[in-house]
Amino acid sequence: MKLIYAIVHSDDGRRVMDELNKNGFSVTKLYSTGGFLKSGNMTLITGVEENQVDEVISIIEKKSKSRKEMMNPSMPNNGVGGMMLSYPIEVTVGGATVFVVNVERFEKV
Ligand code: 2BA
Repeated sequence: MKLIYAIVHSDDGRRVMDELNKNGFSVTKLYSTGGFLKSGNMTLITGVEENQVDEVISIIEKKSKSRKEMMNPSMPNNGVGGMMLSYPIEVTVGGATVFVVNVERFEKV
């Protein structure tokens, strides 16, 4: 058995989850935060048999869009001490970041 973690954009999370459910896969949704953008995303967890992994990833891929987002990192100003300047930068986020890990044991008790 495998556990698939898919980190998706918050706007895509619902659609990905619905499509997985429609195709018979159980999903758990966690609200998560990206360390770089510090904005909310969603982590979907699905436990499946090894031969179902590719199907799940292709559903995630189909329902997740890649986007460009702007962020404003604060940069130290070399001129006046202690002042910070902001330079907005564009970052491409997603579609989805997917991890597949082995499950040692699975029980429903
Ligand atoms: P964030 O950490 O908020 O990253 C958002 C996007 O910012 C990333 O998109 C990437 O394009 C860019 N980025 C991240 N760290 C960067 C850095 N140190 N320098 C420059 N640009 C950087 P994605 O790669 O599509 O990642 C989307 C979200 O997936 C991430 O949100 C994070 O929550 C998660 N993620 C991605 N790779 C991961 C990994 N190796 N381990 C754990 N979580 C990961």
